[in-house]
Amino acid sequence: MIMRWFPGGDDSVTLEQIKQIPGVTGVATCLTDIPVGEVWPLDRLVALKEEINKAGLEVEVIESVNIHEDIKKGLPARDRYIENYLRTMENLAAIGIKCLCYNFMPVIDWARSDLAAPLPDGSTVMSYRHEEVLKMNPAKMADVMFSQARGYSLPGWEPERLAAMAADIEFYQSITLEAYWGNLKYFLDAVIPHAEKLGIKMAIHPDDPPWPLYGLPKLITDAERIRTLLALHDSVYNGLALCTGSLGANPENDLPAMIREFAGQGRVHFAHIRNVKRLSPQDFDEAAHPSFCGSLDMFAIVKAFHDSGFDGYIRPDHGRMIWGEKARPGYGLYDRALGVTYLLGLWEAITRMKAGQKE
Ligand code: DNO
Repeated sequence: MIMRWFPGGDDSVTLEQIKQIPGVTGVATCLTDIPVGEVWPLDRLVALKEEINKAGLEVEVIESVNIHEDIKKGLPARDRYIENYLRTMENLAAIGIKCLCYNFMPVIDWARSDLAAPLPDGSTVMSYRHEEVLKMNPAKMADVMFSQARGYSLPGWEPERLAAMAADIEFYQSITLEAYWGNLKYFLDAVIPHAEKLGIKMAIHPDDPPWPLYGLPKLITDAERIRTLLALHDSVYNGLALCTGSLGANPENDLPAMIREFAGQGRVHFAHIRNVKRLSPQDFDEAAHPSFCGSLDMFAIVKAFHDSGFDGYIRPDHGRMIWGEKARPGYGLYDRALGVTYLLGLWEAITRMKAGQKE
């Protein structure tokens, strides 16, 4: 069980606080200040690892090394950026990284219409209203998101990408889904053999939300597409960061079945487990982790991981903002810590029930 943590003063949550959450043994982290496409320097990574280890925590997961837009677009410059990606992977392996989370979402990573939507109990959540998102252009959405980010960086919304946003969106209008799959395959064919050599499991994050937006090609949205992804390069190192909140926004996605299938094949390396409250097929609020707070059956989800013999990394995902906490939206301490305890409680109960059945 790990928690996401941002270094360099870019997080309101400290490693010491994370260490005090029962059952958390490490963090998933990243260097947010390295521009997308550049090599992550080894000395920075060594210092990062030392800082985390000193707090009594492990660092075996990076979330994320983002992919330069030229790779996603399939431009000639991609080869240079892929080379840089391979060099970064070598430096990550040198500090003992075992799992690398990334995404292949064009232009925009996760999208929300509100990062602090109030709930009746006074807490706030991140929410998504499809019509509102369509009414905004992405630049407007970026404005809304940054104005609600409390000065923290927003993962996947690197400022240097924003300037090119409108032109990038225009570019993708003429890219077919097949061509976009081809660009992912080109990347995987270069990266996966290297990942095998270095012992780093690659874990792609699903598209969030899992449906098309602004005419952009979306790949990782449902079971069929995930099968396509896994077949693009058939190696266990080509795997998933299975995010229940992202995939669960689409009511058609049967999460326990997907977990059984893909974790059962050893292709899930990282689990982001959170609940989501669906308000319509394309509108949702994020929710506290317990099943009764949202639309997902968290017991069935955790049981599917358990039954599949899942031994990868788990983290709670976005939490609500509660108890007056002022933190990066989705990444406060309190609600995620409640999430950890709930998920570990489910895991313990399932383990002990199974042990009891055997006796
Ligand atoms: C948002 C996160 C994403 C995720 C990336 C993985 O809070 O879930 O930014 O880390 O898509 O590359």
